[in-house]
Amino acid sequence: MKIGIIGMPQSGKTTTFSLLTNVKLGAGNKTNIAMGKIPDYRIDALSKLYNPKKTTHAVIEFVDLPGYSNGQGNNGRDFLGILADVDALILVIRAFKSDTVPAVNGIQPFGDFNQIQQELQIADWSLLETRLERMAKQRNKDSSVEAELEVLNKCREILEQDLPLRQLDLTQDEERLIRGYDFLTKKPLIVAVNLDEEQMRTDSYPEKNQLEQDLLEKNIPCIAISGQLEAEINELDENDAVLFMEELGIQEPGIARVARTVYRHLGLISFFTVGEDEVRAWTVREGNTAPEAAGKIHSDIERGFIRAEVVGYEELMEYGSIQKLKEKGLFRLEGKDYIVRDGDVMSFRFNV
Ligand SMILES: Nc1nc2c(ncn2[C@@H]2O[C@H](COP(=O)(O)OP(=O)(O)OP(=O)(O)O)[C@@H](O)[C@H]2O)c(=O)[nH]1
Ligand SMILES: [Mg+2]
Repeated sequence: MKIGIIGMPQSGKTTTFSLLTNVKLGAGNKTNIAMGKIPDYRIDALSKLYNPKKTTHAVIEFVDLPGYSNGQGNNGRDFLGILADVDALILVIRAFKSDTVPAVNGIQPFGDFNQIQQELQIADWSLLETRLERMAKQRNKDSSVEAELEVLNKCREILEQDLPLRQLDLTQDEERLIRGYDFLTKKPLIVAVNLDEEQMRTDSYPEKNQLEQDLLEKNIPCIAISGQLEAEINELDENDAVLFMEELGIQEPGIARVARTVYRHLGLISFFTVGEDEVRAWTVREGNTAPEAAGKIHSDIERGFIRAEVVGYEELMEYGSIQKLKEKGLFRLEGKDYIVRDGDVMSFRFNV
C-alpha cells in the first residue's frame, strides 16, 4: 500500500510526510519515501494489557512528492510515473498565512483544489487520448478492443464534463478492462487542509464553505491539520501535549485522522495478535478470510490453516484475558470461510 502526498509548492507536503512517518526532514523539493504508523487506540490498549516486549502498529508507505509548479516542468514523466504507482492520494492544501513562506497563488484553498484537480484530469486526458489513437489503428484488426474502447469512451465523457474519473460508475468487468491504466483521478483522494494556529482556534479559513461543500458532493474526505502546530505537539511530552490540544479544542492531532482515514478509505481493516513477546496489528482488506489473514503472518500458516481462534477486541478489553472469555463462551473457533472483522484478536492453528 503506497500513498502519494501531493499539492501546490510550499503547502506543507513534506511537513505532513514527516508527521506521518516520523522521519525528520528539512524543507526540500524532492521525493521522499518512508513507512508511517497507523495510530490506533486499540493497539495502545492491548499493549497496556499484555505489556509485551514489542508493540507493532499497522503501517502504510507514504511518498512525498515535489510541488506542482503551475504546469512548469514538475509535472513531467517522473512525477506522473511515481503517481501512477500509488494506491491513493493525500492532497495537502495550504490555508495557513505566513509572511516568510510565499504562496504561489495567494491563499485560496478552493482555487488550489480546483487547479490540482484540473492538472490530474489533464494527465488522465492525455493518457486516454494517446490510448484511443492507438486503438483506432488496431480496431479493424482486433475486435477484442471493442469492449475496452467503450469504457474508455465513457471515461472521456466524464473528463469532458470536467469531472474526475472517480465519479464514473463502472461494473466490475469494466473496471478490470481499465485497471492497467492507473488513471490518477480514479485513485481514492483525501484532502488535508493545512491551517495556522488562529484558523485552528477559530475553525475558519478562506473559501472554507466552498471547499467543504464541493468535497462533500464529491465524497472526498476533508481533514483539518496544522503542520506547524502538530510538529510542536510532537516535541512535547504526553501530558503537555494533551493540555496543549485541550487548549486548542482538539482531541488528537489532525494527522492521526489523516492516517486513519486513508486506511479506512482504502477498505483496510486491522486484526491483532497478542502475547508477552509482541502485540501487533496486521492489515487485511475488508472481506478477507481467516486463511488470508493468516497468510499475512506467514504463507505456511495460510497453507496449513486448520482453524482460527478469535475473540473480539471489545470483549477482550472488557474481561481482561482470553481465559476469561473462554469461561464466558466468548472464545470462537472459526474455519476457512470466516470473514475477518476489524478488531478481531486472532491466533491460528495450522500444520505444515
Ligand atoms: N506558518 C506555517 N508554516 C508552515 C506550516 N506548515 C508548513 N509550514 C512551513 O512552510 C514551508 C514549506 O513547508 P513544506 O512542508 O516543506 O512544504 P512542501 O509542500 O513540502 O514544499 P515543496 O516541497 O517545496 O513544494 C516550511 O518552511 C514549513 O516550515 C504551517 O502550518 N504554518
Ligand atoms: Mg516538500
